[in-house]
Amino acid sequence: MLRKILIEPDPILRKKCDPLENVDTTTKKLMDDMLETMYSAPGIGLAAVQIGILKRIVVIDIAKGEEKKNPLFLVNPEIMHRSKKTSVYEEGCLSLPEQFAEIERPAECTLKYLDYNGKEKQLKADGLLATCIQHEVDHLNGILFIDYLSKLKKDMIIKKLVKKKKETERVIV
Ligand code: GNR
Ligand code: NI
Repeated sequence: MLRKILIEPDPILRKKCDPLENVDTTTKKLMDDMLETMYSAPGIGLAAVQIGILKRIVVIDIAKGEEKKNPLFLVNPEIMHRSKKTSVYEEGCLSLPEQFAEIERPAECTLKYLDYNGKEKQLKADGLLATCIQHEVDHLNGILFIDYLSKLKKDMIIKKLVKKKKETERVIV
């Protein structure tokens, strides 16, 4: 089932998400919906809070168009280590449609999480995957990539999004 993605500014996107005790069938169904919603957007990652669910759940797939799908399900992801070396990527966010900015983050990170079957796993990531993981874990703590920009740039993006929201309201009414 496709879910609706929340757009900034929305107070829900600023809430801290709760860990899960285990991965049950309801969680699996939710992860299936998140993956479907992410592919359809399209995006390379989605946190549960982006569809209004305040749980520490993330789905990621950084495979490009032609490549075979390679979904990653992360429950209670915890970043154990961040490299000193950083890298810069142009980031986008499904909750900040059509807004992009270069963000500097640790180039590598090591992650602990529960997989789709509730099994404990570890992962060492670099490149786009490391950036995406950090972007998603930020969502679970109520952080968006615009929080790393100057107040001027951040306010400009929020202003644009408020304007777009008002325009869609007008279309619906
Ligand atoms: O689709 C997405 N692309 C992206 C590009 C660079 C860094 C992070 C991302 S994640 C984003 C989808 C999203 O909003 N995930 O929360
Ligand atoms: Ni995002």
